[in-house]
Amino acid sequence: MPEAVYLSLGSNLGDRAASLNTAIEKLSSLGIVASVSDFYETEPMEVRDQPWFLNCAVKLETEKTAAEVLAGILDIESSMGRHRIQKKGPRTIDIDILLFGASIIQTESLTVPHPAMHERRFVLAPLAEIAPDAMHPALHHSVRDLLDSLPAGQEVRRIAR
Ligand code: PH2
Ligand code: MG
Ligand code: MG
Repeated sequence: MPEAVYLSLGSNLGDRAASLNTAIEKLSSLGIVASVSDFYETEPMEVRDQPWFLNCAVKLETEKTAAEVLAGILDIESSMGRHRIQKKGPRTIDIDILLFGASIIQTESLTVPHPAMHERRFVLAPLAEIAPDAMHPALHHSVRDLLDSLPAGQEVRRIAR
């Protein structure tokens, strides 16, 4: 049985929309890209002094393991010229695993659900568009409820894709 895997994509360097589109195309090497949210122009969080991001959420249906999906994502990021210079700093493309079915995964290289997903409007707003009823397997709240519980702030602007 394929797993439903939800990913967050972000870019804040170069042609951001082209980078998201290229990454989405490349993700089909890892499974079926079953849904893609609109793109959102989002205020940078955590490291605030950097360009605004374009973010979106993707549903991938795959028979691969989480470790295989992670390895595939890292390959896609490198193939698109991602250089890890500053943690949480500017990047051409970032692809994060948010949810991997109902799995809770804690290894050296991977934590799923993504440890910050429930605090980030730039993650939850696009995700709620394609998976409002998906459950966070540790917090036991739906994506819609997590989004509704966020404090105000963190500006996100939905734009057409
Ligand atoms: N990614 C980060 C840190 N801050 N802010 C926005 N708006 N979008 C991101 O994708 C993002 C961020 C670390 O991965
Ligand atoms: Mg990230
Ligand atoms: Mg990342």
